Amino acid sequence: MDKLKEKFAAKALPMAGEIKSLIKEHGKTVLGEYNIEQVYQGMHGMVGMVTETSKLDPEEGIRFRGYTIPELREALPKAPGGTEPLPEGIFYLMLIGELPTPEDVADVSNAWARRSNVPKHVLDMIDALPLTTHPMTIFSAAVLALQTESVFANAYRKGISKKDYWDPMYEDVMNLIARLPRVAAYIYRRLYKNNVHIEPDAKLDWAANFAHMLGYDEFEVKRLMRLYLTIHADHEGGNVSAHTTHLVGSALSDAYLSFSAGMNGLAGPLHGLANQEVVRWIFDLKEYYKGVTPTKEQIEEYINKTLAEGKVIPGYGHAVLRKTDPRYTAQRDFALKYLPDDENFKIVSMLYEVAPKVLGSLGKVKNPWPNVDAHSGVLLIHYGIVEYDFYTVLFGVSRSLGVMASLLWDRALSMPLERPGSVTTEGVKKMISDLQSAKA
Ligand code: CMX
Repeated sequence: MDKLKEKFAAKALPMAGEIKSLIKEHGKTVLGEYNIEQVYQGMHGMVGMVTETSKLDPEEGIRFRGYTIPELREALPKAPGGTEPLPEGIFYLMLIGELPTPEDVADVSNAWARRSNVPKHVLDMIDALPLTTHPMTIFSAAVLALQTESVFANAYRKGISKKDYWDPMYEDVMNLIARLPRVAAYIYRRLYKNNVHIEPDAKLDWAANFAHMLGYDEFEVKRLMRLYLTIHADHEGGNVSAHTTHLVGSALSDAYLSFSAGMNGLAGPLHGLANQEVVRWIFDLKEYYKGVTPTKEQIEEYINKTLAEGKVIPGYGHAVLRKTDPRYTAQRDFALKYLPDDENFKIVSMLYEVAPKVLGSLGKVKNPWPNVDAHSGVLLIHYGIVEYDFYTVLFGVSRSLGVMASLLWDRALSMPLERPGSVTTEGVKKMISDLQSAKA
């Protein structure tokens, strides 16, 4: 058995009992109130689920098990000679709730290398799709094709006690995460590199091996990939990809079915696809000004043009955050250190000076500050990964760490089928008039 599996069982299983008692003793304690606006407008701010892996504060940003991104860039183990955390470490932290040692991280790395084989039928399925298919569609379909390998689905079919669900789920979660870099790299090489594929190198860590299979063996790309895959991993439970994975998993759908569903949500332009849209927007901006680096005034003019066309400025705004996203700041730090003179980085920096002012002046945008997606693309372009339609797949590979850790916790804590209630507008109107009559 993996050491990680033993540690997880020791942590999570006693907590299931604690939660049962907590619900028994305090189940009727009121946590909050909600209003009609929230019911109609995306349930923003309504607390409706438990997520152990991370917590998002509107002002401060994300904390993974209590640690901020700057703290984790210091504290998580790194590759020999590396400066950025290994994503294996953030997965360990989210799953176990404690900072890992370098040995813990090496164990996770080795477990993923051992579990990373992708069956041929999945690669054949990828090959069967038209080259014009969006990479996120191929990615989600490939994850579904991997479902043939689900240990949980197989155990459930044979008959398994509820109390043991977490065990095959652990196997699925680890196998799925282990396989994703190979699946994603296969999609990339097929679409953009003449279908010439690169075999994995089991000696490399998860992120470095991913960069290697994509075709980028430079240490700079491996360094960026480790940061990228760490900071995109989780953003508490209510974002579309995490919530969808959790919701689908609540029907006891296995890890593959749940993750594929989550990825379909990540593929939306208001969520993960925004990283692709940001780069498209910047390229359109440059083309509009005839390929010359635009000035701040021109950027402002182009923002106003985008808004006048009834479109959003991609990479800006957030449903929860009310300040600059610390994931943006981490990438800005990286750029200032390693690519300060990059032309696209300069545009992103000018946009940071101009866009919040313009969006703020509209009076309706609750958060005029940049989110994670405003920055990620220009870093990738700098190192030659220019195929921006692929960027959301990179986000998805990283997001697997958070949503899969959460799904495993869901099974260990026996989280039930999720089934919120709904109202009709007729019902809402009746409630309002009943309240008004009661007051009169
Ligand atoms: N550009 C233009 N208008 C924006 C805007 C932006 N970047 N962000 C918000 N607004 C508008 C909304 O469209 C809405 O307009 P209407 O009232 O006319 O419908 C109004 O401001 C209020 O919206 P909000 O409450 O501030 O924002 P929401 O919580 O509804 O939406 C988000 C959040 C992210 C969808 C929105 O800010 C947006 O569309 N941003 C651009 C897309 C983006 O970057 N998405 C990635 C988010 C991070 C991620 O999940 O990866």
